[in-house]
Formats: sequence, structure tokens, C-alpha cells
Amino acid sequence: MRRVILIRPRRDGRILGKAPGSPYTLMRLASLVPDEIPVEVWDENVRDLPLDTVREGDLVGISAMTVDIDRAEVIARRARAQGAGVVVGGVHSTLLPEHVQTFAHSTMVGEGYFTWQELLRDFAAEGIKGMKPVYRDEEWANLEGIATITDRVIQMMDENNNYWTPYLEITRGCPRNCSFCTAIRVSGRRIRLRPVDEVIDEIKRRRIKRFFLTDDNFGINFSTDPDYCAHLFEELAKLDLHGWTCQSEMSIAKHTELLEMSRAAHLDKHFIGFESVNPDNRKELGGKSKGIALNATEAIRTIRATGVGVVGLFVMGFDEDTPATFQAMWDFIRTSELDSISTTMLTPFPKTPFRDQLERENRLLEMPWNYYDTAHVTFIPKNFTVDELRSAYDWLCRKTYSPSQIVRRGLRSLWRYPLRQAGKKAFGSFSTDYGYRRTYAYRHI
Ligand code: B12
Ligand code: SF4
Repeated sequence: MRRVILIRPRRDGRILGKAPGSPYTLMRLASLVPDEIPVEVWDENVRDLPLDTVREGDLVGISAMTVDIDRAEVIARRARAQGAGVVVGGVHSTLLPEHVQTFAHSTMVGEGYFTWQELLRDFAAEGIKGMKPVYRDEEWANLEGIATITDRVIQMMDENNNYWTPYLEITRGCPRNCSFCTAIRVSGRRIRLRPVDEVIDEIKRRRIKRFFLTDDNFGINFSTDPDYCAHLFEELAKLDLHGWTCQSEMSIAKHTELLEMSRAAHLDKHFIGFESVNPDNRKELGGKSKGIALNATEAIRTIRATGVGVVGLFVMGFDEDTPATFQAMWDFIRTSELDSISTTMLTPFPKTPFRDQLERENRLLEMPWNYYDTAHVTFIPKNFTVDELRSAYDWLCRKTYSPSQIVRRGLRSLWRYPLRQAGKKAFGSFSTDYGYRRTYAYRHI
């Protein structure tokens, strides 16, 4: 084997000289490559891919979600034509392996911790001939000691110079079952915890001062495993961190003691999936939210009173939504005390109950996968025409991400910190909303 090349297809490119987030998945996979095999991580957000250097003897691994699978296919076909072995893994391969098999030698289904090592051995032994069409791992193995990021990879990535936000995994899986969610289909419904000492060791060796957790629902651990959270927070509190953020659910508001400990552990903001302010949608929300605006308002107030910020995540376009839901959403956004807001369009990702329903009802629109970016209407809605839903969503985004709203929320967020920290916190207070404004704006490029 000449070398292993791990690729992340382009999405954002660089913003003010750095890419938004580090390719954490590839960093973990690169760390599983034995020392004697050269490994490279190519992040198309950081630089153009030198694909002309790819040739026989190279093993090219691409990680892709549904939205970037078309770009992954272009890269895969080119690498294949130049003689390399090509494997594609990640969310889309896990959900639709039959699609990926049409252009890759191997398709990874599920987690790659063990199957990736198996494939490396197969390729080292027999080249492309040894690569199986599908490698499958849906066992949801315990995370202890798994794919520890190596010093070779840390040096190669130069994260602090190339990326604004490093990612980090502490837990994996979510026991809820929201009808539109694919995360549980790629990380499983059993919650798995990384040992705290491994997490601390990784942060120290990577020398990262801020990070975003890849965990699907970190907040649920406040209810399911409070002792683990308390221990984690005690250890994180000892580190010199600028701040970290995670995805959560509103049940954390019941755990004020843990919230206070998390503040001391430098937890800056929870991205909370409230999902909807329309109670008629509750059956789609996996039990974590009842879609009641008043409950959300109270949770936001309780959490923010502990000094931790709240980013509200909302999904528009459920079957029970009507034009009145958009007005209600805007009224909520306007009057809420949120630090930042994400309003996305409901998207029928493969293998979700929601997509199955649309297929049965013949309501899927024929759209390329790169429209699955949660900013496009990709199905025929129930109470709107496609154009009406699109316009209602545009209206909401224009209002939510207007410069004055972003400034208003950014200042409110900044207000949480003592004056001496204002300089350090200014970027983070505005960048989340700015990032969501960009997500919505992809549609208009
Ligand atoms: C972190 C994250 C992000 C980050 C970074 C994304 C990135 N490209 O690295 C950011 C914030 C930028 C992001 C953006 C988006 N995201 Co996102 N994101 C995640 C999240 C929470 C964690 C992924 C992660 O890093 N996990 C930790 C690593 C270690 O594990 P892993 O990625 O699962 O990889 C394992 C296996 O899949 C496998 N594997 C993966 N790739 C490969 C490749 C090879 C070669 C091999 C062998 C194995 C392999 O091995 C790994 C180890 O087991 C997932 C949720 C989830 N559970 O997957 C959503 C998720 C992937 N995102 C999702 C979506 C929809 C988006 C956005 C479209 C949202 C938006 N509104 O903008 C954008 C798209 C941007 C883009 N194209 O990059 C959906 C994808 C649905 C789908 N069917 O594609 C998910 C599943 C969340 C959800 N609720 O449904 N995201
Ligand atoms: S709570 Fe979040 S991660 Fe869990 S099933 Fe619902 S959307 Fe998915």
C-alpha cells in the first residue's frame, strides 16, 4: 500500500482564513491507520484536492453526509479512474449503501472503528481485489479506548491554525426516536460514554481551548447519567478552556446543580432541539419536547439564569404546520431570550420514518441530494403548496437573520459574561447566528 488518503468534500471553504470546523471523523479514522502506513487527511474546505497525485496503490477513503454525496461521487470516480481503491463511509453510506456501491469499491455501513481496520488489512494484503463491497458494523461498541487520536494526526492537522472550531466526541447515541432524525440511525439508540480520563487526555494533547461536541444529545445524560456528568464537569473545570458547546434537549432545565457545575466546566452554550412551537407536532418529537412555547420559554429562562447560553433549534414544515405556525414561530423568536436561533426546513433524509411516510403518500420531490441541506423544500407539504412553504420559510429566515436581530441576540449573549471577557467572547456571541444565516443563504448562491 502506497498511502491512505482520507477526504472530506467541500462545503464552506475558508472563512476569514480558516475552515469553520475540523474534520473530526477523519482524524479519528486516520488515527487507526498503523504507523508504518503513510496517511494524509485532505479537507476540501481548507485546500483544493491534489487529485492528480492519486494513483494505484493509494487507498482513498471519503466521508460524506447525504448533502455532499454527489461531490463524494465525483471524487470517488476520479480516484478510481486513476487506479486507487475507493471506500466511502459516513451517514449516507450507512443509510443508502446501495447508492454508494454504484461508484465505490467498498461501502461502510455504520461505525468504522473496527471495519476500517479490517479494510486496511484487506487492502494491504490484496489491493483492490481484497476490498469487500460492503463492510457493516451496527453493534454500537463501547467507546473505551476506541480510535484514540494519535500525536501523528494531531501534528498533521495543525487544528488551531486551520480551523475555527475543533470538534470532540464525549458520548454517542440517543434513546429518543424523532421521526425525522438520522443521527440515531448512525449512532444508535444506546447511549455510550467515553471514559472521562480519555476525553481530558485528548483535549490536552490536541491543545484545544474551545470545542463543539459531536454528541447527538449530550443533555440527555443529565437525566440518564448524572454521576458521569458531574465527574466530567469536575475534571473539565480544572482545564484552562475558553468555552465549549453541545447539542441538548430542554430536560436539562430540571438539573440546575449540573448546569451550574457545567458553567464552572466552561460549558458556554447548549444547542437545544425545541423543534417546534406547534403542539400538534408532538408525536414527531420523540418525547423530548411537546411543542409548547411556554415550556420552552421557561426552560430557556432557567438555563440562562445559571449563566449558560441557549441556542434554539427549530424545524419548520411538519404536516401539522400551517401559515399560523410561521407567525407563532416568529412571535416566539422575537420575544424569546435565546442567544442564537436555527430554523431549518424539515428534510426527508433516507431511512427515516418521515421519508417512508412521504414515499407511501407519493409526496417526495425529485431533487438532487445536494438540496438536502435543510434549507430547501424537498417534498410536497400537507397544508401548503411547495411555493407557499418556500415563501413562508424565506419570510421567517429573513426576519430571524436580519442584521438587527443578529445584533440584538449577539449583544444579549455577550451580556452573560463579565466585562473583562467581552473581547474573547465577542466572536462566539455573533458567529452562531451568522453561520445559520449562511446555511439558509446557500439556497440563494
Ligand atoms: C458534527 C456534525 C456536523 C458538523 C461537522 C460536519 C462534518 N462534515 O464533519 C457541522 C456542524 C459542520 C455539520 C453540518 C451539517 N450537518 Co451535521 N452532524 C454532525 C454530527 C452531530 C456528528 C458527526 C460526527 O462528527 N460524529 C463523530 C465521528 C467520530 O463519527 P461519525 O462521523 O459518525 O463517523 C463514524 C462512521 O460514520 C464511520 N465513517 C464516517 N465516515 C467514514 C469514512 C470512511 C472512509 C470510513 C471507513 C468510515 C467512516 O466511521 C466513523 C467512526 O465510527 C452528526 C450526527 C451523527 N450522529 O452523525 C450530524 C449529521 C451528520 N449532520 C447532519 C446534517 C443534516 C448537517 C447539515 C446539512 C445541517 C445544516 N443545516 O447545515 C450540515 C451539512 C454540512 C456539511 N456538508 O458538512 C445530519 C445528516 C443527515 C444525512 N442523512 O446526511 C446528521 C446525521 C444529524 C441529524 N440530526 O440527522 N454537522
Ligand atoms: S433527540 Fe435529537 S438525536 Fe435524539 S432522536 Fe431526536 S433529533 Fe435525533
